[in-house]
Amino acid sequence: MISKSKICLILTSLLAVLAAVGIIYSFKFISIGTQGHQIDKFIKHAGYYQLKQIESQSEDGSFTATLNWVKGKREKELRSSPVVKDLRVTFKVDANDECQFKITDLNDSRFHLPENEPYPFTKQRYANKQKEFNLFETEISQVGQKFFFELRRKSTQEIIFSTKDFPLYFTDKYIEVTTQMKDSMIFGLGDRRTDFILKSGKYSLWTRDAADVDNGTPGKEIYGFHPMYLKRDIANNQFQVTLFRNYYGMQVDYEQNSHLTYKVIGGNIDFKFFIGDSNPETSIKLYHNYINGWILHPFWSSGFHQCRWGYKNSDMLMDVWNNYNKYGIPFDSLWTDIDYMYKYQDFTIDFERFNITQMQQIYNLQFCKQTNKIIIFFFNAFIVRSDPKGVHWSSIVDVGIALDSDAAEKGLDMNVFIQSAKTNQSLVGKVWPGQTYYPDFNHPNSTEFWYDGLKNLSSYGISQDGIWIDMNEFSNFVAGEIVPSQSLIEKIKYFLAIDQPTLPFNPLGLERIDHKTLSLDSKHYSGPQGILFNSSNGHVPTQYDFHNLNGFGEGIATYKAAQKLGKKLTFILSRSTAVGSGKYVQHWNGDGYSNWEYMKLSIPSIMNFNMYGIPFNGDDICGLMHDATAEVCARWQQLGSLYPFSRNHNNNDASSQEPYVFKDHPYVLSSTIKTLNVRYQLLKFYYHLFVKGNGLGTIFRPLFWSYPSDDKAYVYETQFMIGDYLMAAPVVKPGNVIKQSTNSCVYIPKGGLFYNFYDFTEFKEGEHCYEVPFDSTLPLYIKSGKIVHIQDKQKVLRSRFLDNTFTLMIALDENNFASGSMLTIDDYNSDENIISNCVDNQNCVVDLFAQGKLSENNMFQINLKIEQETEKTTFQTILIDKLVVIGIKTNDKTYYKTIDLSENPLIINRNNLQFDVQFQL
Ligand code: MIG
Repeated sequence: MISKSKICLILTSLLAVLAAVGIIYSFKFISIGTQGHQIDKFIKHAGYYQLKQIESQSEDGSFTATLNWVKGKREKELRSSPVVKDLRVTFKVDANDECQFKITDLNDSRFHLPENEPYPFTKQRYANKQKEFNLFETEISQVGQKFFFELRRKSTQEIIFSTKDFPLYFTDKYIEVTTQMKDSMIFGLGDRRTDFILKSGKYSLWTRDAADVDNGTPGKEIYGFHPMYLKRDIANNQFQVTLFRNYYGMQVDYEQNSHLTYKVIGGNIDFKFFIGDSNPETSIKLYHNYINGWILHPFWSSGFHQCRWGYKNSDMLMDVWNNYNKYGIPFDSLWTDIDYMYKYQDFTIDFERFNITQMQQIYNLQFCKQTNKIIIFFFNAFIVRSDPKGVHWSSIVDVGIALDSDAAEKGLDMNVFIQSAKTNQSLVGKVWPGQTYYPDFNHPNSTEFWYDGLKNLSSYGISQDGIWIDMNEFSNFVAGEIVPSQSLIEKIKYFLAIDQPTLPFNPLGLERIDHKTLSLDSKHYSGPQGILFNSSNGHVPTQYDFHNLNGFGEGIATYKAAQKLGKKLTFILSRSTAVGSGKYVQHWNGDGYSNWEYMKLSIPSIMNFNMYGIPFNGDDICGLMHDATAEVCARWQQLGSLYPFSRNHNNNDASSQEPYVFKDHPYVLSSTIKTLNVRYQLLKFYYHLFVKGNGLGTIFRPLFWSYPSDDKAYVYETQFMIGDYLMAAPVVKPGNVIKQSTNSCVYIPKGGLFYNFYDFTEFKEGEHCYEVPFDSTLPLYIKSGKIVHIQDKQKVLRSRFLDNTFTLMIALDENNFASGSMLTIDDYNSDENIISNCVDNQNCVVDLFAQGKLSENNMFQINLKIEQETEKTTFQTILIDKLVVIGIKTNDKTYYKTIDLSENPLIINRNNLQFDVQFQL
């Protein structure tokens, strides 16, 4: 029995603890509040910059000038962040459609990243720049007056950027700059789950491990760092891209049709502008060129993938694989999450759970006897492509290195970990394996260290075909770091955030900035061999400087390692990315919930990453967290069947969601198979768009991309285009369970004409609503005037069995004309073949033109012309054995016609570039 007095004691102590926690909490907010308050007070009384002197002006319109600070009447010194009193402005014309506007301290002595690889830099595009050909013009204030800068599009006089009438602050750790935003809409501004057209709000940019939806509340940004936006001037229907070339944490306050303010905690003011035209793709391509373009993924990775956190042993993997085979679901890759590792330690495998004997029986494989290394053959069985059912193995690597692991020992020897400023030893955080170190990807040894780890993994005989890099924001389960032998006082001090770096402004609002990440004062390598930054002037980069580059740096190291391991086209799936990551990695959208909202928001996220130059990306199909219902999962499979990267992935504690597990709802399985068959029919077409893009441009786009002048097209945010060819109108809302169907609509923009991809019925402009059964494929339409090549004659379960024969879907426009393009290589499975014929300066793309003509007696003739894109276009033979001609218009009727050419296929090669096909209507 517990006595009354004991209960009383317990209760009193409990109350005391609660009170203490309360006080601590309020302290915490006060302390953050005070910091912000200091800036607010400063701003209230602050002075302004005046234009002191124009230093130089050149013929192309470039100039430099100096500014000086005029102190405000009641302005007080900002102790934590002194005003930088003298500044230099540089405006540089880089091309007639590209320019840069910078404000630095006079000697440009503040830390910033260089303008060369791997960072964005200006490519030489025009040798002769003359002011009169510039698409833009600038205006600045008079000498002696309050400084402003304005950039306008010459042809329309619309304002691209203007600081006129807005304040400008440049202090040591707080910079604020505002531009006007009248009569416009913007897209982009970082990695966040939100609508595609950005609403007014306060948006943080800071890489975070979180699954939030962002409605414009600070601290809701997710994994990546992309401070760029695409802007549409509504009245003139002109598009333009602005990159804020600053890698520090920031908050962007956006007021629709009014202004946009950057509040940033370091660096310089550095804007790069890309002046496009009425086609959004124009400025996006310039942007991609500036950020060094994106890399091509291997063909197999465009197939379907099955993953989950919780494939705990080889039995489970085997089971999934068997089920996929049994039900005939097409897929190309099976994934393992952190489960496969020994104690969640990187570069290890838990041989006990991933048992081999059983695999042996199934495969009856020969064993090459290496000591203890027999598991090799289990995975090899999966990845042996001579087995027609074999798939690719992709698996996760986390960034944190477990303290008591072999890798840690090696890393300490090589001195590659981020250093704590508190202990002057490798910083210790905590992730899945327990306490961990974090590689400093600026350290010259880090490349070798990372390669070594990945090599170790492949020395077990396992070659990861896909490398999945997670937790790379960097994520940490404790805020900042674990300080060994922390005393209670230290812990409280820590909780009070006293040892946070002095932040005059917190871009995350109320959320602690080192929440779930490393201490910002922790140190990176400093010296001339830095990989991310070679510091010759003694600047020691800290997490404060590098936080948003963490995933970027790991991506580069992983890419280099993969290449060194012999991979040709690499597939590296990275959660955290920054400007320019697309040159090294691919991406998925990270964690979300298995519900309609997250399903819907996956679409703008994928569009964003197309803008950010990582077009091969996708969302977890059926959602990661919580249990997916049958209906959500079926609709998500349908939608996801046309994600660029298509993978079903699930959380460790959610119920299974492989397409075959919904036994009470067989439509999940049947619709998944149907819709994935469509993906595989289109696989080579989809892939060809990436090859043709050759590192530039978007693939998965909003509807308005093809119809930018139709204001209504902007409203339909869940309809998406694949290139300028196909348009999908996925069902992303619940339907009628009794009818097993959903009423759903598609909007066809003004001047648009589409044909249903499956039955070729015509869809004219306007909104069309119809029933979409749960058991169906993704509603899909082909744009009139386009040729899409598909492979609809054989069902394949693996991408590598797609052959070389194609059906041309020719959707004629009102002039009986259509165009498209395709690749002229016959082997997509060989990376070498693709690289040597298609990538960089090679070309393997031909353009297709079809002209139809109606002659007497209802005879119709298609003239098909093939044109090489360059003189040295590669030609391996490809075959066309079927035409589907859609939209044939005679006086009375619109026809479609299928022409089977299997007896006598069109053989396309260098000498065979024109064909006439006649048929009776
Ligand atoms: O703290 O590896 O986004 O896809 O399944 C969670 C386990 C760590 C987060 C990834 C998710 C993955 C999970 N990881």
